Amino acid sequence: MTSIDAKRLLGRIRELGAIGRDSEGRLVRLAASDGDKLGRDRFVGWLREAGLDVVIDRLGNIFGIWRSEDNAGQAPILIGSHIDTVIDAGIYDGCYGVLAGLEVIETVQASGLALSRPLAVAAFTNEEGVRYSPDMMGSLVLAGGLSVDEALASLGTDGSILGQELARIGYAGAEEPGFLKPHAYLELHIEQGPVLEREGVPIGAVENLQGISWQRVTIDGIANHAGTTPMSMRSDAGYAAARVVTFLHDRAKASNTPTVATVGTMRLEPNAINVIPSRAVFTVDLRNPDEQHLRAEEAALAACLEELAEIEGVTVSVERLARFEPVIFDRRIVELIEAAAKNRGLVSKRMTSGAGHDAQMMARIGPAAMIFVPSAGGISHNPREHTGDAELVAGANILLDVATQLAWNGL
Ligand code: HGY
Ligand code: MN
Ligand code: MN
Repeated sequence: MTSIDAKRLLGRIRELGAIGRDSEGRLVRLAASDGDKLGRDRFVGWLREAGLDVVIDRLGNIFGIWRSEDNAGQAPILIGSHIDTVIDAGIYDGCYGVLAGLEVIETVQASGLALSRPLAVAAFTNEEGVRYSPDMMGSLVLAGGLSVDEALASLGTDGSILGQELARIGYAGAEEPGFLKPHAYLELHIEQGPVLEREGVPIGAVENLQGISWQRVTIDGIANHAGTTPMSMRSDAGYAAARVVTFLHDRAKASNTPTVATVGTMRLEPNAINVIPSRAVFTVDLRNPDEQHLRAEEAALAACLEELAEIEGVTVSVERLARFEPVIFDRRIVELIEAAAKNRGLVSKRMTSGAGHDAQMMARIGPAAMIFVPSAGGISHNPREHTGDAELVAGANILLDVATQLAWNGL
């Protein structure tokens, strides 16, 4: 049974993980930033060293394609994920899946296996959505969920424009997103949650992915003197924002559905110790595997904001940043993942993805599914993110087995 080159894969994960560190040593490769460029350049270097056909599309999605003479006309099996990161990220989120995809191709190349379909690996632009919304942007455009021009015109949290930044870092490609239509899509990713580790299961066969709702809320009150203004006469935007944070957290905790709610960013104006905040701008991340329940959470937030406006004498405006319905992955591929795990003597477990992934976009245009490996302590989006070497290698071998199966027999 062929297996991947563990040393090569683990070495590349660590090498890429050292690229894009800021002055405090934090891993920060936000989409289309200088750090992202450095990571992209290293990845493209590896693709070229592997002799792959490297294609960059207009949104900066990077593809490495391996065709042989007799399979060149067939739709490829595409393995993808992302190499952009959040702020102060771990080294595995996204990068593991992209580098494992390259590892699978190089392993098949070296084995001399003749496949009836090409293999391709992709690193999608702006999966994280930290600098430009929405997240999973590169794969969303490829899946036809957002126009290229709209995406390129995205305004970043730092006032930059995505298209200009991609051109600046040399990744504004020529190909139209969607130039490559995969026969099937696979994504290997760390779970970023506690389930696999807690249950001692090495492989997750991901059968669905929860719905995601991102909104930016602006609450406008009245700046006033912190010392002279009686409490009954305040329109305190900061207090109103804090009420929303508490409302969302308490409601999600008390919910009998697996709702999760996060206020991850907040800005107060004028942000002075002795001025009652005139404005609060914050983001809300709501998720639930069931579309109706997710809508109910959004409605509850809207009602909370309306009531607050009334009681606190503030005005509220809401901007939608991202909205993705829950996704069901392809059962046949999920079964291939389970069979591959069994074949290697590994236990697997069907599960839901709590995080968003490019696979949820790729599932719009063809059969797609994901493989998870455990996250130590369930921690992710944190430099303490960790997965053991043996678990990383096991996941990559399952990816190898499923990708070659699909490339041989198709679906
Ligand atoms: O937000 C997410 O779930 C993903 O990390 N972009
Ligand atoms: Mn990810
Ligand atoms: Mn992430």
